[in-house]
Amino acid sequence: MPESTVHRPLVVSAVDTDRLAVDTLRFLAADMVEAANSGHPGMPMGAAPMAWTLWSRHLRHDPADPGWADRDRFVLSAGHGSALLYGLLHLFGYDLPIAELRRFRQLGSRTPGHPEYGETPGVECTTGPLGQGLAMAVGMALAERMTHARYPELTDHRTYAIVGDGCLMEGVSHEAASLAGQLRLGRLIVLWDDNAITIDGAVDRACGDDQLARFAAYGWHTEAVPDGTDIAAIDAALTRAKDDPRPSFLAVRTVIGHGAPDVAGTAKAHGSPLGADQLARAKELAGWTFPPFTVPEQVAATCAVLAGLGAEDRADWLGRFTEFAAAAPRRADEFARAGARTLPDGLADALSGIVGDAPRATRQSSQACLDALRPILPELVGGSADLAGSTGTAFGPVVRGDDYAPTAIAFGIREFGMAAVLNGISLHGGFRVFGSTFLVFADYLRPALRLSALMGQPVIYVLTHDSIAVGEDGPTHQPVEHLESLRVIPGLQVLRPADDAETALAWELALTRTDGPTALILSRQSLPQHDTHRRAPQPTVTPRPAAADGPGAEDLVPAPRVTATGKPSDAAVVGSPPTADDGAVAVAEPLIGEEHRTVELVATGSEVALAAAVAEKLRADGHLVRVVSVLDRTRYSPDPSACTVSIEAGTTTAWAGVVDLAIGIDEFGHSGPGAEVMAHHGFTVSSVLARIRDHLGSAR
Ligand SMILES: Cc1ncc(C[n+]2csc(CCOP(=O)(O)OP(=O)(O)O)c2C)c(N)n1
Repeated sequence: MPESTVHRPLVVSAVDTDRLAVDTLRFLAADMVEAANSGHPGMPMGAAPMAWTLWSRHLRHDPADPGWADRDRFVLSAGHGSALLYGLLHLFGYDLPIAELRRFRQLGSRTPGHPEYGETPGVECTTGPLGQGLAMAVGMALAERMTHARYPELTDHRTYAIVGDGCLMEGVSHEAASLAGQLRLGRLIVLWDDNAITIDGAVDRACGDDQLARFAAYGWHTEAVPDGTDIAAIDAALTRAKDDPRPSFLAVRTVIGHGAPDVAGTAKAHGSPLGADQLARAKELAGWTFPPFTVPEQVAATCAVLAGLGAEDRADWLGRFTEFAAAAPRRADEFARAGARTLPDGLADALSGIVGDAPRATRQSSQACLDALRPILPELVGGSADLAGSTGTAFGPVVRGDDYAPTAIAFGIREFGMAAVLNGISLHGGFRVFGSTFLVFADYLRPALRLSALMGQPVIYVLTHDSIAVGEDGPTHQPVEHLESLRVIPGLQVLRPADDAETALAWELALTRTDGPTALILSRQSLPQHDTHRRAPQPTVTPRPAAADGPGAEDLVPAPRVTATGKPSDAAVVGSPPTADDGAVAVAEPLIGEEHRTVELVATGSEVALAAAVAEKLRADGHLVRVVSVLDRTRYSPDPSACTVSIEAGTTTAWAGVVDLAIGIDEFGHSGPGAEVMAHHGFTVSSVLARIRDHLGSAR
């Protein structure tokens, strides 16, 4: 295997080419911002030399195949400097023509304001929310080591990130960098654009951290490069970093807006166009005589040669992969299958095998799912923010700095860091990932969850202790608004199962989804198993002729949205097992032939049992009652002919717009035994019944 630390020789008269290439990057960025009349020229102008040094001499990538599994990863954590990244991608021959650079920040361009994963070839992750890029880079570096432990023949790459002062001030950088140090992620190299300036002014107005000491304390190799224009010094520091077994942090001293005579070194260079005059003077000072958006031929030729070296690297790797596949076809298939995010056969059966008779908390049902998945889904990795036992996410031994073979990761008490690292692992590819904490602490990880959704990454969030029924820990630990606040995140699949069968289905839905995240919302308290979710044969409802003034039998059998399978032939089957086709499952059917208006009780998770008990009472009152367990609310639409009532131990805001009567909790909970707290907030059969009777009475 070739040594990945290979030092790229520069092919064309190095010193001149370096200077020219750096100026090309600087002025491409400044031209982009100028053309858009919006953007951030300062960071690219200051950081161009370190970016060029890295890309020209160290980064191993093939622009012809941005998805090559063994490429080095590059993350621009200071995402506002996107113009720098677009310049690099253009120079090295990614599918990003100069016309796209001219359309910087325009609607529909491949050069959005901040780098967006999936929009631009070569962009490894979406950055802009400061600090998260660094944390995702940690995830990528961890994924590299974990892949290497499984496929040493196929994996030997590095992860590089450029971070700014803002990234380092953000809390998530502390969480992720600390974890990286502990896990000895030696293939992670971070360059800090140390320009001492942020948007509002000098960094030292708010932060005086000794960053080198900080990273050294995390167990990183650290080094300062006092002159960020000194390519030889940056190059040497990178070479030493690659040789060090620890993750590396290089503090590269730069000047924001380098070369812009009046604004360099000031916050004015951060986030506004330089203006025609300032840009013209900067170009004049640099001796840059080309028209806007010019790439000098010497630079283009050098980049083409460098890209060719990357193509050779990839060809080498493909050769090794072919040999590997011949020698170990089954492992090669496994590698390819995991990379493609396809699932092995037998997954649904393994999951449905966890369904039992005994009551248990859905967090325990979920643990049973994970236990069932572990032997058949080797690419599934994940862990918890120190709540593996409580959240039902124990997953075997944990990875350590000297052993990356395990499938479990101890993230420590770092929810945000966990979620961002999971994004990084998922983006790296080759793994399916999950992470867990209490639902109430989803707020701590929300910014990374939002990025999972924005980037379309199938990260599975296991969020337990899902209501005030948590009990004694009190309102600090009792989610109220959280479930609804997750449902409003575009692209996030939110599933709240009611029992074993629905939990198994929820895991299946989460895993079959490859283009977005899922939140599994699970109970702390024990829940009954609903008979109607059994796989055993169930009696069928015999259709009756429609009554003249009442609902016909066809109205009473579950509509596809509430049937188990969604298949017309099964529509009348009461109690078919739920399947991945349908997230909303009928758990109890209406009585037939009554003259009252149908009452549709819609509940999720732990409240399905409560709804079923309330339904019994309402039936005794003579009502037709249907109970619908809504695993995924997006799949529920109310029966327009029924009186619909939602029962969910959380905020009613959204339910109120969906159903006729929304029963929930719109205040903080209380400390006390769970059942008592639930009762205090009206979650008993009698309280719910009284509210529904009241509603039905006044609605008459
Ligand atoms: C989480 C988050 N908070 C705030 C911002 C807004 N913001 C963008 S850049 C920036 C200042 C960053 O300073 P620095 O990293 O030093 O970048 P430089 O000024 O060197 O370009 C801020 C506050 C953001 N993008 N993300």
